Amino acid sequence: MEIKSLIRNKKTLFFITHHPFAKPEAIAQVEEFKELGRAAGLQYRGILYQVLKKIQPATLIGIGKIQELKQKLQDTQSELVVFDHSLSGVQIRNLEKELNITVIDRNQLILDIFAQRAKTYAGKLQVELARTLDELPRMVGAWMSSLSRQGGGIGTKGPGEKAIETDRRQVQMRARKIRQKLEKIRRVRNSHRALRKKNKVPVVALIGYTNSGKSTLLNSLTNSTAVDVQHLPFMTLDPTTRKVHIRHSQTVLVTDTVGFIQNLSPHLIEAFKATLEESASADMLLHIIDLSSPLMKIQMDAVNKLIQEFGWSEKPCIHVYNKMDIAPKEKVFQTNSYPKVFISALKGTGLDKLKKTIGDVSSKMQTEEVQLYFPKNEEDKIYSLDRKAFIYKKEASSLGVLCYARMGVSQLREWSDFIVKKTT
Ligand SMILES: Nc1nc2c(ncn2[C@@H]2O[C@H](COP(=O)(O)OP(=O)(O)OP(=O)(O)O)[C@@H](O)[C@H]2O)c(=O)[nH]1
Ligand SMILES: [Mg+2]
Repeated sequence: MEIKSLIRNKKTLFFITHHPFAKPEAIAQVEEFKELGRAAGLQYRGILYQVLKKIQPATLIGIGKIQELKQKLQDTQSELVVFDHSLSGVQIRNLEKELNITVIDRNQLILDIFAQRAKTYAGKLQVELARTLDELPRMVGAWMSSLSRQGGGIGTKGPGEKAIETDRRQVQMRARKIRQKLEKIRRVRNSHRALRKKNKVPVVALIGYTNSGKSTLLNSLTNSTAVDVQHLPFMTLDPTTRKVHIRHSQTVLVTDTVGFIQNLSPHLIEAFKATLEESASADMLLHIIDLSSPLMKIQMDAVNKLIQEFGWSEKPCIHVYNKMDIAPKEKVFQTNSYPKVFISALKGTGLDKLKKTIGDVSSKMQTEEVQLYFPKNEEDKIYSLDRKAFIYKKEASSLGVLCYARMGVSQLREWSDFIVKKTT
């Protein structure tokens, strides 16, 4: 299966719908967008700004700005214009007609980067699904403009409209087929995961904003260079899992996956669910945060929002502030999430502390089901047990009390005198 880029090497003008002024955050937002363009292999030709005060439903921007854009496209000899704002199918159609040039939005730009990076079968299928889903709103755009060409004949079906409906059905069928194939892959991955669960090796997922250093960290933890690292967004698409020794004989599996970005479109989220399921089944999350980025807060919020959206809020999560080596010192005081660790994945500093924290969190997480028997003269100890473990059933007899409880692995030794049976 070959997935081609539709925009690579195109001479491109960037259209930004806010103004950077002098604010570092706003400047960094523009930089992030330009980085996406660089990741897609676009040739940068120039940039045009407009603070969007009012959105024109048909074209997003007003007629005056369209003329200015047209002129700038000519001056810079651009072949493509990319908007940082999401565009509806209708808006794309109308803008392309006015400007006589290919128009894409931020979602399509990200999708094209994914298309260029996808290496595995699953990755390619995911890209194909997102692209297919993306075609639907564009088709609605085509349908609307065919209606207006026919004089807005609502209720009557022109020949163009019928053809588009057929196309649309075909697109929906294609999406269904890809979803089925992805479902198959998902089932195989699930069975692998079930096996790992049986072996009781905790799985730790590296999640975080794109370019925050997830793959660099996996490489440092495993002393390898197996995973590709680059100063570009969306280097990683497919999940990689490696064994990492934490302490003594304790081992965890660490999974590196696709990074997140602000305003990820629902189509992109859906297409990458299969990849993200690796993280969904993880026992613990490591949220990797780029401490050196001026957008740190925005990036953290974007990731936290997705954590909620995926229903992972209940998972234990360690906040790993990365790139300590290049972050301004005072940034450390802007961090207030717990548990937290400061590292430099690149220099390998702070990794021992990180491993220790992973170990601590994972032993707190691991609980065992046990039965404890307290003879009459020691029944008062149940109060102290109640504070440290979860007692879910008690059976009293004239000689003593049998407690059914869940407790952390670290507490087993402390209570060993009273444990009569382990049930897990
Ligand atoms: N200075 C410094 N740079 C780092 C550190 N960790 C990662 N980087 C750099 O940050 C860039 C991105 O690193 P990656 O490991 O590819 O980031 P990622 O989170 O896997 O990114 P995606 O896979 O694209 O989502 C690379 O240029 C790394 O060399 C660090 O601790 N210090
Ligand atoms: Mg990566």
